Amino acid sequence: MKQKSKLQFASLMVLTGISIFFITMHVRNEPKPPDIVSTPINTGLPHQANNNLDKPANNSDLPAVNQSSSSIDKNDRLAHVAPRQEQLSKTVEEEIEYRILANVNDPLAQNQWSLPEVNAPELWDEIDPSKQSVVAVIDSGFGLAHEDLVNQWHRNSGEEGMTQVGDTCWDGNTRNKTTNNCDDDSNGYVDDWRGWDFYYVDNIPSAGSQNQNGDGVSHGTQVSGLVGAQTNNSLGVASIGYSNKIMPLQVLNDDGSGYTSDIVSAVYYAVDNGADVINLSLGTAYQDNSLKSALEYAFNNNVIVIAAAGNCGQMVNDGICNNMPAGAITYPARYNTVFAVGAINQSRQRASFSSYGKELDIVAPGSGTLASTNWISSNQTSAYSTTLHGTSFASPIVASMAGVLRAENSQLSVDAAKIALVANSQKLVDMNGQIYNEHLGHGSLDSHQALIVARSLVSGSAVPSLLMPGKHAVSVSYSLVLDTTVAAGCTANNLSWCTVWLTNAAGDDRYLPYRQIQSGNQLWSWSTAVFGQNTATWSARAVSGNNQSADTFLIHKN
Ligand SMILES: [Ca+2]
Ligand SMILES: [Ca+2]
Ligand SMILES: [Ca+2]
Ligand SMILES: [Ca+2]
Repeated sequence: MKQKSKLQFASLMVLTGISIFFITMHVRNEPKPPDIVSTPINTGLPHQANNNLDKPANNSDLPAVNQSSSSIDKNDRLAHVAPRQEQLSKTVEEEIEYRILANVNDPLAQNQWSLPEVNAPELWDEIDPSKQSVVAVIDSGFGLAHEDLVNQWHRNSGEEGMTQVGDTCWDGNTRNKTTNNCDDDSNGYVDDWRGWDFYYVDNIPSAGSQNQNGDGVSHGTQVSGLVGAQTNNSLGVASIGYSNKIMPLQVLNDDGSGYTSDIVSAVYYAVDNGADVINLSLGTAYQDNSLKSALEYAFNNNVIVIAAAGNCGQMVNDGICNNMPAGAITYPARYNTVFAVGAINQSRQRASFSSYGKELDIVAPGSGTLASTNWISSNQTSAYSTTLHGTSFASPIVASMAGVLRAENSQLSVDAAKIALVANSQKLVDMNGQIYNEHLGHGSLDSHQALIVARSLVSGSAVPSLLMPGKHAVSVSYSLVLDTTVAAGCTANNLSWCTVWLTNAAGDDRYLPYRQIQSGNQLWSWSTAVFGQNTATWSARAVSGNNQSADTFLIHKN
């Protein structure tokens, strides 16, 4: 058997013109843990859960759900209008501060370029606008009345319409469920007919309720416009996934900061109330077990989570980057249940501020003349931003496409959806012919290709076989001194789509581009440079949609 494996391997080498590894049965050292800061926190963070949160008690926005709320503190309101949020908050071990990932330090004036960059026009030619999905935007407050967003908010049907006999909240009178101060759908939130404000604990997740000039006051509105601004309406801007419904979940204050318990509660809310995708354009330097668990809950419930990779590409003393290794990807993007999205500029290079590292999955436009909906105190319904800088704005572009993909094919697992979204990205010049690069991930989002791949995987993709020598039983070892070109292949039905997924014990993922099978199989060759410079064992498997090969093949980089 072993002899045969060697022969197969040799013939694969010849086919693809490739070099030098050994066949070995030896299992190498476990990969090193990522080189991250996970220490406790200075400068007063984290705050203790359920103590006096650093949030103002006064809020003009509150009376819709609680007429007397202006003088009571957050914990009282939690119990009264958001028992589910209160329950979740109590499970949080420590409060870590999160901040928006906008970047205002890299101003470039360029033409609007994000839509053609991701091939949105080609996508729009093919999508069916009647297919919709729900993208939860977990962010600062929103311009709820903005002309290009007002029709795009997801509404909770369980809190709309009039009460009638037999309803949970029937009190003998017909009442409007949006304002009856009662939790009509028994989801633990009172009158949450259009998202929720976890920061101030009310049902109006609106921008500007506390500080109309705060640093984060426009952020949620800008992100939302990229996720799903109304398109073809003769107003404002267009968005990639214009059929997406946006679930507005406020967790950051107008100054752009917020805490673990609110973000965790918002993630559970999104998963339990119908979101297909979650966008997190926020980050911190610190590992956060409560949020990590919430994101695993999302993953296990088939919700795609997209996050900004962080703005630490250049060292900035912002309380985030200076508490991490140079360039590091921030949390939550750093968790392996989450897609980490970096930013490119109009020159199709990594934006100087964009974080990089082995957790990076994909890049999208995030710097320059990016038009989106905006909120300013003097114009809350028809303002537009012209220039945006930050991975905060790259993430929602990918989240928007994830919404389209889910609308097209709700059956794909999160892993399968990720591969369809990421694997066929446009390979950029700075990637030097590689399929992956720690500064640019798998390349720049190609929304049209992602759609084609996802569609092809809709119905009953066949289980593919991995075309590697020895498959499960045999592994390959090589030195990291010299990167090596590797061959891999996939055997499946003709015209089905297949790729190879490479993953290591740390949860890092690399994907070869999806290709259509011709003549029974498909072969790729790629360089082990994509594995970076860390010692690790990577396993390869063939993938077609939700189906994976029974065979895996181990590659040890020493
Ligand atoms: Ca409710
Ligand atoms: Ca109600
Ligand atoms: Ca509010
Ligand atoms: Ca528009």
